[in-house]
Amino acid sequence: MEIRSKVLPTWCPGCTNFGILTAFNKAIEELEKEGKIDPRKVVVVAGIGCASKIVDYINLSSLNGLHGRALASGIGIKLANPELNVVVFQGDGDTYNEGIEHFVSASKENPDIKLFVHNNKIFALTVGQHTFTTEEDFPSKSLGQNVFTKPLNPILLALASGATFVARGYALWIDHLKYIIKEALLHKGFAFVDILQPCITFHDTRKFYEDRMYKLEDINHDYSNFEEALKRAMEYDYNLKQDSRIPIGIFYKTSRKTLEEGLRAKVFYRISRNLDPYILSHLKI
Ligand SMILES: Cc1ncc(C[n+]2csc(CCOP(=O)(O)OP(=O)(O)O)c2C)c(N)n1
Ligand code: SF4
Ligand SMILES: [Mg+2]
Repeated sequence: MEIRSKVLPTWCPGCTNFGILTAFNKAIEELEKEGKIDPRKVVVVAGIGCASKIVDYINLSSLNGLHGRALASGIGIKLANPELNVVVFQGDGDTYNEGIEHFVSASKENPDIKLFVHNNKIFALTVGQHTFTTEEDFPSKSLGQNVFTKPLNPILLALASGATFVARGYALWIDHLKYIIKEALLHKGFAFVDILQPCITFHDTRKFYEDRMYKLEDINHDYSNFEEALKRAMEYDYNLKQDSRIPIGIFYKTSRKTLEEGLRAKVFYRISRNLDPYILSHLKI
C-alpha cells in the first residue's frame, strides 16, 4: 500500500521532518510486507505545529487534535477500539510543555500506543520560542532574553514515570530511525521515541548532534537493564555542551499489563455479574 499521500508538504525546503516522514513510511511498508501490520488498522494522530503536519502527508486514517492533547486523543481511540494501531506524532512543545501531564500519565498507565516526538527544542511553527527541552543560553523570543533554566530530560522523565519502551532517534539517520520506529510499532504497550529533529530555520543543531551521537547497539547496551538505561539517559542532559556524548537507540524495553487490558478485565467483571450466560458467551471481550 502506498503510504505517502499526494498532499504537497508546506515544511521549509530541507526540513528534517522529511527524514521522520520517510523513516515512518518505510517502517509501515516493511512491516506490511513482513505481514506484521495492516496499514488499514493504523491511525495516526497529531497535535498542532510543524511536527503535526506530518499526518497530512501520510495516507492512513488520521486525526488532527489540539495542541498538547494528541496523546489524550490517541488513548481515547485505542480504548474505543483496541484492534487499532494508534500512532501519535507531537512536537516537543506539544509533549513536554502543553501536554506534559498526558506524557507522564501515558508512561505510567501503559496504553498500547506509540508516541513519536519531533524534538527541535523550540516552538517552531510560532517561530522560535523556547520549550522545556531548549538548552540554556538560547535567545528565546517569548522570554525576550536568553534561557536561564536547565532543560528537561524527557528520556529520564519517561523512565521515572514507568514507560515500557523508551528510545531516542535522529531525524536524518533514516535507516536507524526506521529500525527504532519498527521496534516501537511492534512493542505491546506505551512506546516513546524522542526524535532529535533540528529545525534548520530557527534552531539548527545538526552539526552539534552529528559530531557527538553514537548508537547504543554499538556498545551492546542491554535495554532490559533499568539501571543501565538510567545511566545512558543521564549521559546527555539536552544542553549543548562541547563535551556532550549523545546516545541514540533503545534505552529500555520491558512488558507490563496495558491500560486496555486492565480496563477490559474490569468491564468484563462488571458485565459478567449481571448478564445471562448465553449472552455472555457471545460477547467478544
Ligand atoms: C492550546 C494552544 N496553545 C498554543 C497554540 C499556538 N501554537 C501553535 S503551534 C505552536 C508551536 C508548536 O511547537 P511544537 O509542539 O514544538 O511543534 P513544532 O512546531 O516545533 O514542530 C504553538 C505554541 C495553539 N495552537 N494552541
Ligand atoms: S520552521 Fe523548522 S521545523 Fe518548521 S518546517 Fe521550517 S525547518 Fe521544519
Ligand atoms: Mg518543537
